[in-house]
Amino acid sequence: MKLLKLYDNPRSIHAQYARVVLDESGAEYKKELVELPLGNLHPSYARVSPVLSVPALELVPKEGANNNESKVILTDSRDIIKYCAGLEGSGKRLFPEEKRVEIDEVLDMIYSANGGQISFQSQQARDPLFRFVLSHVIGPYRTKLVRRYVTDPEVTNSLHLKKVYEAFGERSARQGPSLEDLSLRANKVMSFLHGKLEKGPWLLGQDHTAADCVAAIWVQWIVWADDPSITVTPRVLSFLHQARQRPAWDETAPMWVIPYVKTRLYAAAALAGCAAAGMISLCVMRFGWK
Ligand SMILES: N[C@@H](CCC(=O)N[C@@H](CS)C(=O)NCC(=O)O)C(=O)O
Repeated sequence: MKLLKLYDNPRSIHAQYARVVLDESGAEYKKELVELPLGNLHPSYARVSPVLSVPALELVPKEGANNNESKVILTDSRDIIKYCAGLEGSGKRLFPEEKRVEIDEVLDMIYSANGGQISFQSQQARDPLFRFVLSHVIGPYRTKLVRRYVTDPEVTNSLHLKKVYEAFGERSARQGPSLEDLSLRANKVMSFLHGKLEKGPWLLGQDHTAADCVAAIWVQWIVWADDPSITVTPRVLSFLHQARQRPAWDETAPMWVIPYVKTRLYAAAALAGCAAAGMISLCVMRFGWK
């Protein structure tokens, strides 16, 4: 037996994938919050996860366990999901032996179109303030932060940490897929899910499996994205509705990220606007209007 610690963020789609499968399999685990989009870049997290992304699952052997066992860290949600397949109890129910190939097929499809990226890019394309803040404020600030950490003596003296930041730099320099490409992929996944649900009520038939857990989160993000170029069929919508009734859904509590980010963005913009108006009024009162 191992003690499980999930490095988590409630608003990360990949953490939600991991969490919903962990919760459905009845695993006991502790959560540690990693703030996004900056907290994951901190050297303390780089020591935990060399890919600097969320989620990560730490598996710690229980006291008294075989001394040869050491701590393991899974840094990809798909590995965390796979790990759940081996868990006692509900783990087996979620990953029936005879359905493993089909479950993998569904997961391959879901992971071929990043639901989080689709939501963010779609919102960026439609909302100028959102676009401005992400590309001109948060993006450059993250780059600056990574540059600062790289030159930090603690990081430069550690080969491991240096490698982590170099790898992150390479990853961020890579151009991601365009929104058109993402929505094409999303439509492909949607029609795949629609076809799978033909026999229903779940993707693989009568039994609810890990494939349903992950696919439902993905569909939820696409519904939230409300992108007119992506078609969500009524059959897929009723699958989502059904998945939302499961107790693990409330526990996983997928929170809609965009309104959360937007509320803060608009509040900050309104504050900045008020401060600017206040400064102008003070100047006019002090120096007059000429
Ligand atoms: N392949 C990874 C991707 C994880 C991922 O992209 N997580 C996002 C949050 S949903 C993240 O941590 N982004 C932070 C960053 O890239 O700096 C997985 O499946 O776990």
